[in-house]
Amino acid sequence: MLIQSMLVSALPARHADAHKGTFGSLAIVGGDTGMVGAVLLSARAALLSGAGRVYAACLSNNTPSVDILHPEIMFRKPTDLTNLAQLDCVVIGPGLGQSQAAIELLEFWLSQDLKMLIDADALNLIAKHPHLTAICKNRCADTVITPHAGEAARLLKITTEDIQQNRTESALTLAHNLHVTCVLKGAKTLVAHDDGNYFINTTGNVGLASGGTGDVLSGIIGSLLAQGLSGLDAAKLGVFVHGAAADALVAKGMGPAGLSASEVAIEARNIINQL
Ligand code: NPW
Ligand code: AMP
Ligand code: MG
Repeated sequence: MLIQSMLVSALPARHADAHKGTFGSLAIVGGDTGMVGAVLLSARAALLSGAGRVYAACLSNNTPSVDILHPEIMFRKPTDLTNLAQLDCVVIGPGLGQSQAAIELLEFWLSQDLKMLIDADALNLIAKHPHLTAICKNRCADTVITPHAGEAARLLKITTEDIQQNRTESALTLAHNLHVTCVLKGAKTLVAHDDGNYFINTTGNVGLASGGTGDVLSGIIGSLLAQGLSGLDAAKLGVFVHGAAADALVAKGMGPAGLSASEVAIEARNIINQL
């Protein structure tokens, strides 16, 4: 199977003498007041998808210092994180909000020569602030964006209906304009590359239509980026794994009604280890 061979060849081998550094380090940046859960979901998904080290940085003043369910995740203040030389990837956006602090953090991370996944409010900020769009276009490191139709509409300054009626063209335009790999989410998620190629994902189901599943996807793709996959490979494999996890859960009777984002993150681990 194409996806399987891609995974085997692109992911780092789990040799007996490997150590956590072999499997990459990433940070998830977001989590303003009321949306800390978005960072937790993303960070947990990154961990369960095989990253060696996962950091979480939340903007909210009311942030836990540890995730009791996953104490493996290391919490940092967003401003302290900027000293971490060992990061392989940054995921920015889940629950980030639109504050001045969020703008400054996004500006900082966009300017680093580091793989990036840009989601949610970070995309809304790029849509609103032309100087952030310009920095994004000039990046050299692999960059993946993961808009849903509403976020894509804000980026292209058209309506959500326009996006849904022209999904392929919208995803390709975003990939080209921002010089990124664009994952246009929704039923039949599209992965568009800035070279004009695109792929349509075949996994996933309506059970994913609930809050937090996009945050989980950002953690899965970020984890694959940190483990060494290119933006395009991480995006293709990430959406496949995320959708396949939802399909496996529905097959077990755990959805579509009531399927939770947390369960998708846990099932993603099974999918990855079975591939
Ligand atoms: P409507 O009205 O529903 O039909 P927003 P968000 C549209 C964080 N979260 N197809 C939608 O349309 C996120 O990370 C935190 C078509 C509406 O107009 C973000 O930072 C959680 N339309 C922040 O919340 C869990 C679609 O887009 C608009 C569409 C806001 O993110 C939840 C809504 O989008 C959440 O992840 C589709 N497939 N999808 C937590 N636990 O902390 C969406 N739309 O305004 O960007 O709001 O996606 O909830
Ligand atoms: P977000 O809107 O950012 O929380 O992301 C939602 C996630 O669930 C994305 O990965 C979507 O592709 C997925 N999703 C939402 N609705 C559906 C659907 N009807 N069928 C398949 N996947 C969906
Ligand atoms: Mg989202």
